[in-house]
Amino acid sequence: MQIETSTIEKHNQQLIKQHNADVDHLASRIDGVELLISKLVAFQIAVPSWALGTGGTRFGRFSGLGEPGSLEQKIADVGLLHALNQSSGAISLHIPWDIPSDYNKIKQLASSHGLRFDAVNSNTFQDQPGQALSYKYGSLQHVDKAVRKQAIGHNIEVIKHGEQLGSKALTVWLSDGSCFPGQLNFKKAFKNTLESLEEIYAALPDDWKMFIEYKAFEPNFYSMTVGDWGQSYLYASKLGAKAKTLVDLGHHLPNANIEQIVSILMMENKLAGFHFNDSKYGDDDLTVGSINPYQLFLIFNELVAGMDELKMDHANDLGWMIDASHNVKDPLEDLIQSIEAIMIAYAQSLLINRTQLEHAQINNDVTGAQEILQQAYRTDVRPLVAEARLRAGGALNPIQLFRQAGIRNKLITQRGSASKATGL
Ligand code: PSV
Ligand code: MN
Repeated sequence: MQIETSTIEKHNQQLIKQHNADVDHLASRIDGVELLISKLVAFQIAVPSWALGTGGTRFGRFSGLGEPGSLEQKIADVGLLHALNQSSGAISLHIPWDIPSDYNKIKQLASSHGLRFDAVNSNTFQDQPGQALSYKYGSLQHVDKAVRKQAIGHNIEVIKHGEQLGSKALTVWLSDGSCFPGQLNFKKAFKNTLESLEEIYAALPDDWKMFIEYKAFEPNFYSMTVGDWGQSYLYASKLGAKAKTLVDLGHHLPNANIEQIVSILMMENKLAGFHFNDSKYGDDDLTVGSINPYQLFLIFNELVAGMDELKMDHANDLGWMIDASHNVKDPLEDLIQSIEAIMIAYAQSLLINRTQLEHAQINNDVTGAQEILQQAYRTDVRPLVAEARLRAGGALNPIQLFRQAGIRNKLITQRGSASKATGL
């Protein structure tokens, strides 16, 4: 289904008076508010195809209703999100879950919703029906060269699908590692993985990047062959300029200082981009900003500082994506909340007075530095985020409109209650 422009306009009319008053109030206190709003309008966050259905845990999955049962329906869901918030103008596909049967048709469908194709993701963490060799003991790291070859071939095939769609990056996340001490020779696993990645890297088109995602644990519980940013950085620097480190917020051990990781990776021009989510314990895949919004703000503080130093385009020079899973919430409502949280953190980080912060730092004014950061963090920027949506043609309050317009019920009527999304 598509949401009519007139429905969005009607919704906006109901809220416009209060909204204008809130924006005027903020604009009178913020220098350069127009520039800030234009940056928010440009900023787009990709939605992964696997976040549109209900996730689950290894204990069970409680299906949602009206889930998208095909790639076309997943694109329609992201199109709905984008119509509501005008900030999710891209979709990221996971192969083989999302292999298009007709590239041109899929491309046309996506562009009719104003969407482009973000990074394509390979999958060597599951065995597929009919697959010759198993990934039970790893893929690119495997002791058996034949398994490594199969996994390399899969990644190259993913690049080919992505080329047809206009993607510009391959994200490689490996579940490779070991579950018990002694199971794996760490150095051989690293070298095998590097050799395999080299073959995939050689198949990258000139204008593509390879994003190497790390994860501290799970599904392997003793060691992961790309377990932290150091290992990812090592692979990326050995591979070459097109390979960069991808940070997924849920892939760290508790209390890791992710903002510091981001800052150093940017200094080395090795940050690929982000998979946003939130977590309390591990790879919880919770709604962005639902547990630790201050950490998200501190990460954006480093991102904006780093991008400005390198004169990068905030919207396009790094990969921005959500990577979440929804056990109990409506996936579309959850995604609306996640995107809003990212936009809020980005807007707050644009408010930081960098001259004052630098001054506080060189004078060891610790209290002053905290005041400057928290002055920005404690500013309620939601009206500015809403104003950016309004100017781009979106809804002032996307969740409210999603509910008022009965979008989920309409999807259930169209798709039935038993449709099940492929993916996690
Ligand atoms: C792994 O936990 C991960 O974060 C990787 O990005 C995968 O591609 C994605 O989730 C879906 O499995
Ligand atoms: Mn991820």
